[in-house]
Amino acid sequence: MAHYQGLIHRYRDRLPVSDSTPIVSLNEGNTPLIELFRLPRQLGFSGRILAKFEGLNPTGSFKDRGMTMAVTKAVEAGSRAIICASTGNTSAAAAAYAARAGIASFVLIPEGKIALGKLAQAMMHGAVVIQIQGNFDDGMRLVQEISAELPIALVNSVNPYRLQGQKTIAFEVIDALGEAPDYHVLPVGNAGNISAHWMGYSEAVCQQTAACGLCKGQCPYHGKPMATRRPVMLGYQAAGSAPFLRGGPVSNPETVATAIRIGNPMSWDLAWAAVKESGGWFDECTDAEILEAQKLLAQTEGVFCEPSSATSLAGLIKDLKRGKIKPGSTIVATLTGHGLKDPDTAIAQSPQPHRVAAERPAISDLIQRHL
Ligand code: AN7
Repeated sequence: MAHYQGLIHRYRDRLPVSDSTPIVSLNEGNTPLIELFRLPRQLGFSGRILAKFEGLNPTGSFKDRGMTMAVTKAVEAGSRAIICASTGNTSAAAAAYAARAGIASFVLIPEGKIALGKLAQAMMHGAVVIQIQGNFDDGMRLVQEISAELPIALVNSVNPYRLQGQKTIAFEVIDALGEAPDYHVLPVGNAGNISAHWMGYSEAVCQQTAACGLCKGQCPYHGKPMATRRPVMLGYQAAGSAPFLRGGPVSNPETVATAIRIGNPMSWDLAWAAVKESGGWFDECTDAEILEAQKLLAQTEGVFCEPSSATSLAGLIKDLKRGKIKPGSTIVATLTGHGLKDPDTAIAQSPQPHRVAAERPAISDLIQRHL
């Protein structure tokens, strides 16, 4: 098998690149689709639940899929600097891909409200880190204004290349399963990702005409894995930050899942279209439900995702319990970011480590009490 070189190489026939496009990549994508075994049994669910673990991208979140495309196109267009507002993961990815491209990056983050690992990444990759005394939505407005005025490429998901890169997750799921799942569940913040998932699934199905032979082998998709249908899309938000449930922007979003602490999502219409066209819905989860799902996944399946990502599972668990999901169906849950991004939240909700003398009897006593 050829050395995997990232999603633009892999899906270049479905992305807006040409042979002369200078690809900026950290070999992102190709993330594992991990079948969960204990959870479906525990929940009494007869179908399959698979986790698409985006935390295993190079900077630890799905943002790398969009960032490889956005930075590639920015460099192709001659940009020497990029800018974004971020709840953390976008800033980490922007900083890393800018470093890879040898250009400058500027990131606006809400002061005190981004997880430690993400801040470390942005700083370590050499971004100019600008902490604003405001939230993500304030930052988003500012970077739109600033990028209109200065020669800096905006790499938030209002940049269409971001969604182009992110749509490849759907191709990977179809490649792995040989078909689209029945349901695809994911957390929703700025709403770019649910929109990109739907775009990917929609393109994979539209091209079904190729599989039908209408293209007579001329279409670049010919003979590649295709889906015959699209999944039902379920988007889950944190209750304190749920504009899609409230029917409009939320002015002071608040949640422990800081990645999705967003009150005024940019991809509002696209996300609604994804949910409506697919026959899906939005729902909300409390912070307690989110943290419980994060822990459950870590302790029953060995998969450590960040709180925002666990919103996928928290919402799914509720919908399974309410009987809203068809028995026997195949569900894919996107786990958008790695648990290591936010060590503070993980440690705060776990029992403290045992403190014992460095002596064998004390340690074996302790072990025997736990056996
Ligand atoms: C782990 O980094 O918006 O609905 O600025 O980091 O596409 O916004 C992060 C979003 C879910 C929500 N899970 O995705 C940012 C940022 C994680 C995230 C989302 C984010 P969108």
